[in-house]
Amino acid sequence: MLRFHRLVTMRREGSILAVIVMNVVFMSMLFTRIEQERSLKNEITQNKYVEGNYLLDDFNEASDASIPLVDHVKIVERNWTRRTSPQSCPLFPPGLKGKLDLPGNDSIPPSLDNIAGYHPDVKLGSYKPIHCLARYKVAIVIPYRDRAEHLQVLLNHLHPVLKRQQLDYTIYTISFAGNGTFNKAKLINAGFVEVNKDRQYDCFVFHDVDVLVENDHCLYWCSEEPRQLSYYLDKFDYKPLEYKYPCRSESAPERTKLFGGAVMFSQKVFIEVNGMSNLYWGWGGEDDDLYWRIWSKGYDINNPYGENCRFSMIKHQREGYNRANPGRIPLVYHSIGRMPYDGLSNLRYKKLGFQRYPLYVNITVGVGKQHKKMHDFLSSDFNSTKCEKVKMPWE
Ligand code: BGN
Repeated sequence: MLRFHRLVTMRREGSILAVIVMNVVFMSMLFTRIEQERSLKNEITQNKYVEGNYLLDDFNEASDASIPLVDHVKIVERNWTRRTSPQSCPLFPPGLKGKLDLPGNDSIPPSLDNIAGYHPDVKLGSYKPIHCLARYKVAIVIPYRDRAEHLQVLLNHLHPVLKRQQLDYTIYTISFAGNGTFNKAKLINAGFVEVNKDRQYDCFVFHDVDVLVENDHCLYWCSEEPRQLSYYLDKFDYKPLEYKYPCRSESAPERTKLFGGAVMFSQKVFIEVNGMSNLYWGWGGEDDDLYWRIWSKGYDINNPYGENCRFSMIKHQREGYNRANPGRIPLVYHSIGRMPYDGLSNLRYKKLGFQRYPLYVNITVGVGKQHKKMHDFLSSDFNSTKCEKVKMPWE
């Protein structure tokens, strides 16, 4: 009896000991993980490149901007049950029209008041279907400056499409303050952070103000993987554009695919690639940079809706203040290596305005201007430069 009792006690002690050991192991794993994350964060924010100052923009105009703003983005565990609940909207939205009428080149779009009058169910830039549960919450994020007429055309065209696609969506314009050189990618980063503060979305469509979808079977729906919606553009005779990069490092994709116009990201993947680079001032290259980022993380751009995703570009001339960026080739060359510390992680901007209008929400941001050292470095002519000579100042 005594023996039996001792045996039971030993067993009990043994299992208590096992539980303690397991707890200790678990806690130490947890602490190691927390420590790893903390040091990674430090490494990114206190990165030598940032200290070297080349990757920061000149911020006299927006001196209260803080670093890093990505900390304010609430990471949302996606709850995809809306897609499968009995109340979910149908998998094939019933009211789609197919091929759409596009406005003629010289046609004058209806005024914003008139457009708002056609869509009383769009409230302060947002809409959701009332008889079923929208499968996706989508933020349409439009980098913007001074294109009032294009915006009218786009809003008039896009609201009916998104409504028929039974989405729960909001259209945002992210306005670039001032008339300095444009920086579309940084505007998109700032827009992403601000939109995340406004509401939680399943995905984000970064949408140029001047591209129009030609068929509403091209669904603005979300997926985990990034997607290019404007896969076929009239400007390129509806041929998917791919090009060999003039300067390609070993680790880069052999062919660069066009990744501009209208592209879709889940929050997870946009954060995973650290958003877009903040360093592209002027026209070109920032979309190639983003394509290299997603390619390096093992994603490719998919196109589930095939030729339905034809897009048409509203004709216009490139504005004087958006001249081609002479430094875009060396910047893209270094895209993948720079990804961990150039993007959302070191983004600085100043929010200057937030207005909700009937058809869209406008967020105005000051993104500063290009750092002088970087400007001088990138202004030299790289077109004739051999790849191996393309070294950035911090190398
Ligand atoms: C590419 C641009 C892209 C632009 C497409 C389509 C560059 C970098 C040097 C190759 N890339 O050539 O930014 O979206 O054309 O216009 O200029």
